[in-house]
Amino acid sequence: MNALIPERTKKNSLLREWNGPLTQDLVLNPGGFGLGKVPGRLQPTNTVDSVCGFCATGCSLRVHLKDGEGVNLSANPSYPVNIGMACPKGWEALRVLDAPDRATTPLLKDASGKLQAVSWETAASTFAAKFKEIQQKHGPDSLAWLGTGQITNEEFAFLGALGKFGMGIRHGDGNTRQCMATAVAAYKQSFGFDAPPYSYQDFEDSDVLVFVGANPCIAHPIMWQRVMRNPHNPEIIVVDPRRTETANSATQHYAIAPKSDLSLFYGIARELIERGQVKRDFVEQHTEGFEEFETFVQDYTLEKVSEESGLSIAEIERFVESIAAGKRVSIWWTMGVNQSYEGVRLAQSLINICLMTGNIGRPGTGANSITGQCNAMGSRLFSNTSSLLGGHDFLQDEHREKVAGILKIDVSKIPNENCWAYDQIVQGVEDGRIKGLWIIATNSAHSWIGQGRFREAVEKLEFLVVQDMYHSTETAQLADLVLPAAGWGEKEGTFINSERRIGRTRKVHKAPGQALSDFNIFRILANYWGCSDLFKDWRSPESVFKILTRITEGRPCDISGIDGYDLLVEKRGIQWPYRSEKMDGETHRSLFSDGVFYRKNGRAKFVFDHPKPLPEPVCSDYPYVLLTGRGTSAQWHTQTRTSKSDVLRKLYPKDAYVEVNVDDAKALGVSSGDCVVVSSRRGTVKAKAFVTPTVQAGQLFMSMHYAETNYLTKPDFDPYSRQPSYKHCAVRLSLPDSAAVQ
Ligand SMILES: Nc1nc2c(c(=O)[nH]1)N[C@H]1C(S)=C(S)[C@@H](COP(=O)(O)OP(=O)(O)OC[C@H]3O[C@@H](n4cnc5c(=O)[nH]c(N)nc54)[C@H](O)[C@@H]3O)O[C@H]1N2
Ligand SMILES: Nc1nc2c(c(=O)[nH]1)N[C@H]1C(S)=C(S)[C@@H](COP(=O)(O)OP(=O)(O)OC[C@H]3O[C@@H](n4cnc5c(=O)[nH]c(N)nc54)[C@H](O)[C@@H]3O)O[C@H]1N2
Ligand code: SF4
Ligand SMILES: [Mo]
Repeated sequence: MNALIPERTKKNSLLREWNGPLTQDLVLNPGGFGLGKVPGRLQPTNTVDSVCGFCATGCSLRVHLKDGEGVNLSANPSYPVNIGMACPKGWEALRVLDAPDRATTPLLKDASGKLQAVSWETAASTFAAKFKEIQQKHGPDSLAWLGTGQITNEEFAFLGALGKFGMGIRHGDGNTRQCMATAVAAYKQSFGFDAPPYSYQDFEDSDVLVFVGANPCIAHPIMWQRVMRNPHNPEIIVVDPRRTETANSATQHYAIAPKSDLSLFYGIARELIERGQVKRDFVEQHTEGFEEFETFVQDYTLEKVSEESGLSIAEIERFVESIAAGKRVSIWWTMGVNQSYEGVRLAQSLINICLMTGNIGRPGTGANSITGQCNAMGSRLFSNTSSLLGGHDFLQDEHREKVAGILKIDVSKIPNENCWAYDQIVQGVEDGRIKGLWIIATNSAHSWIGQGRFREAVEKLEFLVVQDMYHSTETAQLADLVLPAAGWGEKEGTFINSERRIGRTRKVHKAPGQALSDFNIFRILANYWGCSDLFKDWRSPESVFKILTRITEGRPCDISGIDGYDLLVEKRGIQWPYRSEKMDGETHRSLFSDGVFYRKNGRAKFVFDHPKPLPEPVCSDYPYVLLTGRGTSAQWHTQTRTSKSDVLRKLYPKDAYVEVNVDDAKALGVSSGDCVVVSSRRGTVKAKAFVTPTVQAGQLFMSMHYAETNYLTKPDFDPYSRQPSYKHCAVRLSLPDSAAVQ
């Protein structure tokens, strides 16, 4: 045991660093001027530019400092992403840091089951002792971690390398499985690499924009502002069962039957073929599998598709005509596509339409998956979970050897197999195979699908570690050990936004009490585990960033041309790939302008399959379809952060609510504000009714920001991406204390 405890001097120097003042380079910050860096001289300044830590838009916020502490902020006018705009969450980003429920010391469960404050020394040595004991007793499958899309690239890499190479934890995944896994799998199969091809300039260059299962007015408000700047009087088409804020602002809205999209887009492909809209040259030179696809879609006649989607033939024809008339058509999708039991094929049905009509690789075009969290893209490239660090493959010897060489570690430390996905990890916990679980920057006991089952499973764990900013989260409350983490604004590092732009996020606030950045938590755990030798060169976030840029060399996400953080500031963020100065002068870059994709033969592939039956169709007992998603632009996920701002709290409903169609409400005798009961086969919850024409009859909508919602959802998964199908299950609606069902 003693061998695990680092020498006193080493530890003391680490502690000094953790608890030390804000870094000097923050106060004397060349980046604070955004554009105006004077080479070779540090300029005193009282502002610093930092990429926002909520959504994947990646707005730059200009933080105003007093005595080195951020006291206020404004939206950066000179950043090519947000051009002086920010949404309520961004404006309030500093406010949520000072909250009474911030975790300020490590907490360890005592014999009576109560969490008690302990020192970092006790916390880290307990972590190492418990996890090692479990590993020795139950073997390599008995430990796992669940990470996030909200820590920095440098932290992702540290967690992934520490977990897999240092601690020998076989299974690690993240909340990005709930979010982006479908897009990743779809792009990999179709393009040969997980490569969202667009830049935000495409929002302004398109003449037809199609949004499928996406509500950017609420979820990506500043991207929506970019759409509003489009000077081409574009056709804006929204495909969503609900008449969302985005649908209301669109020129066409198709209120499709939930989960009928796949059939619709095959039908649209068929019609485009019928109307001679295929760009044969592009298809022949740059794609593979079109002939089979052409034959395949013949079944999807207008009549069939109309019946399945609930849209009239005239509506579908108008949709097709709009795509056919567009010169620069872009298709954008988010969770209404990804979070489905057949999300990968659906995403590919959108990719197929762009490929066959040549709407890719030109300004204003593209099959474009919008990312969710501030660094979901970073997790895709650097978390070392479903792919090996830096866009590599665990299954390829040469990839493992390359990464081992750069990290100066023995290649045998790098697994040669893929690990379990989130749902398989939860299943492992349920089966008793996984005994120790480490949850970092995600609130699984609220956000994971099918909460009843999840919570029962977690009870079986021998040791649960939760690393979070707040001790009050649903998940932290279940923990045996809580590690207090610094949050956005309290640490240095980089994020990658939705258009592949790497930007810098800055320390502008001192973390409370003994809370440490995740980066430093990983360092201390490496020390106590006894594997800090592997991380000798991982001294600071920037030193790790430089290692990561070298690892990406030669991959599609190659950023080996970025020599450090200064360049990111100077160029106002850099989109991957970035290999050489030849790209200088550009602020926006989309992919595939040469028509060359990342598959071995350089061609994109048409991938398709017939739609599958609904996992849980409505029936007389459960007659409503439950849709779930984002509620307001002022709420973030499980609300651990956004509920801490007085301003934001005024902008959203306090209690869980369920949106009910006007006719259904009338039939049930329910008015807005009434308490109602929503039940599925998995759980029963109470919510306030909100009667609205924006949901269709027979459908209900609940927002994910309230813990109630996931007691109802049903754990179904896409077979290729293993992403949960959050947006469909059968429920019933009743009045409280009424035995009668609807
Ligand atoms: N304010 C705010 N912004 C956020 C977040 C937040 O929590 N709050 N979270 C961020 C994250 S991580 C993500 S992933 C994104 C999510 O961003 P979005 O995906 O845009 O948001 P959602 O509301 O989850 O889902 C979008 C829409 O899918 C629709 N939908 C449901 N089922 C179907 C279907 O079968 N077909 C079609 N076509 N549509 C369907 C829903 O009605 C919903 O309007 O937002 C990001 N931005
Ligand atoms: N029904 C339903 N459920 C859904 C969805 C849906 O549409 N419908 N959407 C899914 C999607 S797309 C997503 S992305 C997930 C999101 O689900 P979660 O990831 O569970 O949501 P968050 O509230 O963002 O949780 C992040 C946690 O990390 C903590 N945290 C924040 N910053 C840091 C940091 O820097 N370090 C550390 N250590 N902790 C930090 C926060 O306090 C919070 O507890 O929810 C999914 N769940
Ligand atoms: S749109 Fe997203 S990145 Fe921009 S300020 Fe709002 S939450 Fe932050
Ligand atoms: Mo997400």
